[in-house]
Amino acid sequence: MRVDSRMNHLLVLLLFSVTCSYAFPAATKADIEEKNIQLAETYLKRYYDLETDGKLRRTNANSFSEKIREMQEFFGLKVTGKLDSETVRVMEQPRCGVPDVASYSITPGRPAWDKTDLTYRIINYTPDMEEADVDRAIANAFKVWSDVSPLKFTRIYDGTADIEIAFAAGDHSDNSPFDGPDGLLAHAFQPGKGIGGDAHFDEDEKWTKGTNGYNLFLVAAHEFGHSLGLSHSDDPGALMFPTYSSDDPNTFRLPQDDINAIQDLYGASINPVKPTGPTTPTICDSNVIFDAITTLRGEIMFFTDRFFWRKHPQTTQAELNFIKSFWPSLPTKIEAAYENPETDQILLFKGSKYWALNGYDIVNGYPKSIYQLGFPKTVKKIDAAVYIEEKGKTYFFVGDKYWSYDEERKALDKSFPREIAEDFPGITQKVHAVFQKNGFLYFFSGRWQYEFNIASKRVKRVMKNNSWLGC
Ligand SMILES: [Ca+2]
Ligand SMILES: [Ca+2]
Ligand SMILES: [Ca+2]
Ligand SMILES: [Zn+2]
Ligand SMILES: [Zn+2]
Repeated sequence: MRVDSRMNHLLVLLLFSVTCSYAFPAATKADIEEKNIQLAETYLKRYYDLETDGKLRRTNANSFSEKIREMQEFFGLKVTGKLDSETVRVMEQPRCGVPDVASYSITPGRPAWDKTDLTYRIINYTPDMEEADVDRAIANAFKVWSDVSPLKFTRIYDGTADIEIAFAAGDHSDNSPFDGPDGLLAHAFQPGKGIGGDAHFDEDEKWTKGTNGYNLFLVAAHEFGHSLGLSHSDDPGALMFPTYSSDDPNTFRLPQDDINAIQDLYGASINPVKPTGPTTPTICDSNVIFDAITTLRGEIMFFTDRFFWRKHPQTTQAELNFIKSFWPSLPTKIEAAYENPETDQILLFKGSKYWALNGYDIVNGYPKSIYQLGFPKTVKKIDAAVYIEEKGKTYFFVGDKYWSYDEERKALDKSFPREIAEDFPGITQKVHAVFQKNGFLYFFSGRWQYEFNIASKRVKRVMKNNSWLGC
């Protein structure tokens, strides 16, 4: 009997360790939780002014959870005060070392230079890049700000400059040590004498002029915002948002939020043409047009330009996210999207390319070409896509026609394309986006959406396109 129970115990243990190692290859659940709490503690101390005595979780659980709420609010996450997976995901993102003090972009006390002609000096170089490329990245990063304000930047080669630029690793004697690869990328000091205005870049990062590593131009442009007196913005589209996003450095335009902030401090540009930049959509703005919409494990994702809204069925508020901060290698302006619940993937289309996503990962081997799906070369892009679970088919909408793709056979069905208006009576406008929910297809066209009953093949009602976002 004793032996039996020990055997049972052993068996249970074995089973447990099998399930465990399946779910968490390298660590147990408790290890991961502990790791996350430590990550959060470091993060909140560094960026949210959390005070600890080393025993914080036992003695001061309230202020810990209060700081988590503050951070969740800043990032537009669901405010739970708990260390949920979304919060951990954001905390793991590479970012700037300057704290997130307030939800507006001017540093409290409005520190600013009392002159518009500023000097900068590059104190040392990173071995990661050619010196000429560092020079160019830095000059272009200053140009981002001088283009939209009365500020002028002149490079000097010796003596003391207002803004001194240096690469350093680990502790570099300014009381704000760097942390090795990733995590904290750089920091800069607000305007002032001495170290004021200076910008430091973590030499433990791989700096690049392209996208393989951290782009020096993008990080420098952000840091110089601090050098000029800006703090972090909670606008996920702003340059002054705290996390790194791998925007295309060649097509970068300073967002309007940052233009407003720098002009608030230094006044408008003397350029007769008023500079403007991309704006971040606000919820319920009737001018927002959705590029693509898909369900995802019960949520709905609405793509527009560089962003997507994410609507959980249980919450009334939708969450705005920057596409690049979830999937850095995805393009913006997605054209079509659908969820395949059988494979638990979402598929995103742009031009002749498409990507498969599994949660936060882009599936290996993507992007692929839509011609591999069987489309003729006359199809240049997909306008909208939706998976019809009952049929195991995906419909692709292109112009005034649609195609049916058999997910099991992995081929387009014969006798397609067909006219949209013929098979979906009432859908006569161009389809910008479509998704399925509870037996209805929701066709989006410009500012409107058409609720189409699949069984009765009828448009039941026409609604404003943003009704799902609580508008
Ligand atoms: Ca300085
Ligand atoms: Ca680092
Ligand atoms: Ca579309
Ligand atoms: Zn910053
Ligand atoms: Zn430093």
